[in-house]
Amino acid sequence: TKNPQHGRTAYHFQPAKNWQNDPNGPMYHNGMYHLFYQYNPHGPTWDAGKLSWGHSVSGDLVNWAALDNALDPTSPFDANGCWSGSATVLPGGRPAILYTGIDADRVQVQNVAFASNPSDPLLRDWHKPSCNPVIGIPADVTGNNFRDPTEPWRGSDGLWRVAVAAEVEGKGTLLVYRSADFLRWERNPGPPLHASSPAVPVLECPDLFPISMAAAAEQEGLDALMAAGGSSSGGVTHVLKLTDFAKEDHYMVGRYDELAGDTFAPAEPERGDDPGRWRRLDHGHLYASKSFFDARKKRRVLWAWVDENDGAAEAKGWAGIQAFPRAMWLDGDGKGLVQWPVEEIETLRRKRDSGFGPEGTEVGAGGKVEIGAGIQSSQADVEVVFEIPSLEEAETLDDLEWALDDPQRLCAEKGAFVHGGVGPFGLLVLASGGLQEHTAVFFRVFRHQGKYKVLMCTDLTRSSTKAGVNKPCYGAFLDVDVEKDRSISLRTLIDHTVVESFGNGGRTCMTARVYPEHAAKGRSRTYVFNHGAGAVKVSKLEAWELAAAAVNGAGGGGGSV
Ligand code: DQQ
Repeated sequence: TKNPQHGRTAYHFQPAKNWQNDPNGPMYHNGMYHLFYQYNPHGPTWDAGKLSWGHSVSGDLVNWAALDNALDPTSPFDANGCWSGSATVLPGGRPAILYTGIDADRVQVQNVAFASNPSDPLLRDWHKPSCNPVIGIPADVTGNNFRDPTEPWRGSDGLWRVAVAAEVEGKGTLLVYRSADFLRWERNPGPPLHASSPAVPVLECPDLFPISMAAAAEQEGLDALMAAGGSSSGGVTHVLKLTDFAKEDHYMVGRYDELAGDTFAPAEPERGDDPGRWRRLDHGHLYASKSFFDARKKRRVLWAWVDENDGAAEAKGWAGIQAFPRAMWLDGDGKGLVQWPVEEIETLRRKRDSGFGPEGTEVGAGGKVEIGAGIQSSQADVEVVFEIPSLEEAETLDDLEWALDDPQRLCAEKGAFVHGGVGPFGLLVLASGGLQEHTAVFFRVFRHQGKYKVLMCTDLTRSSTKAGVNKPCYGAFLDVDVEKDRSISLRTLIDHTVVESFGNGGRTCMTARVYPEHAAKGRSRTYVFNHGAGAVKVSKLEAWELAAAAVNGAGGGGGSV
């Protein structure tokens, strides 16, 4: 029997039922946040030919009301699916969508749709003009891979630009098109915005956006339109985010140059043109992200699809959530992005329980302390800072050279219960009383050629006793000078089947889906643990129970707040 409640989340975005994947066309317009998303209204699995654009609105990015689908596959130019794309507001205030249609011959083309009534605060109705498709598939595009238009931006010449992912000669390429009227688009005859090595035939859901270089302090975002005149200059640089086919999201900071023919020069050319070697947006399970400029709070906000890992869509009648929206800004090094849950999450905070005194607590070697015993910890926001009194005992990586390129395997080999020198220490979340089930989010400090390297892991191997669940280990090295700082911060959002972690102030993110079985029968627990040889001090700890948000009229996870 179907159990639509099973595994549902309490404050992550999901439709009331059925399948969802990529976030599409997020925007803030007339006081309202809009999120569109890839949606199969007919069932809980991805069905290429049936995808619509689901549509929800929110006043605060936390509580959402579901509206009718914005786009359904009803026209010759999208009869086999309305795939991903972007939204923008045209001068004069008319919102427009550019999206990929799978046409009646199953060819990928780009279409436009306009809000029928721009003064409707909910933008309920969308009109597809009959001149669609506005961009047909070019002759040199192979593999029928031509999709996912970025949010359009306007150059100093007044022309609109959009980048579309295309397979050209077997290479994942971004083609730029220009238009004066948003209806007739012409391909830039010059070199593409990006061409990957042939290893990546198609790059999905590209995202190109300006970002303030002063933002490290101010955390301020920039509108694509504000970059009119376009190019990186002064205090503005750009970020190009690419989704490598069926794998993960990567990004590179760089110089976008309109006057040099719409080109992008990476800030870290040494990483090469294969985005698989660029910086990773999230080291866990997250895909097809898309950001937008939130004019209300002057920040850039990231949405991203987080797929299921339990192969149980049919039984549940639904699949797919969105990561909690994240504010995103440039790190002080000018190369990395910092991501942090939008502050509105705090409106859900109900009860706080740290269990620790104000001066913090020492967790000795082999120690394990329960935290948040007084809150419902399957729906929580936990922030913790670990202080490391001594690095003396750090294990060496010198004989494990492979590990530098494979932090994920290092996490798998040196799990939360493999005792170490400095660490592993961290959190056990969604844990059953006897720890038969738990998800471990933890750190381990290594010494490598006289320097220190900090590993962050999310280990799912014991997250669920259920059969058929994919339970990997995620891992990454933090960009931190632990010798100087002597402390490591972690924030983890827990939401029934989600463990979304922000290490080192949001510089390293790791999202996981887990399916604990104990939660249906009893309480989930959270522990701070330390399986290192020396003590660590927990100098800050906040564990907040979060209320269920109103999400698309569906009952929140467990619904038991
Ligand atoms: N999902 C969409 C495509 C996109 C892919 C189809 C990425 O437009 O390339 O549902 O997940």
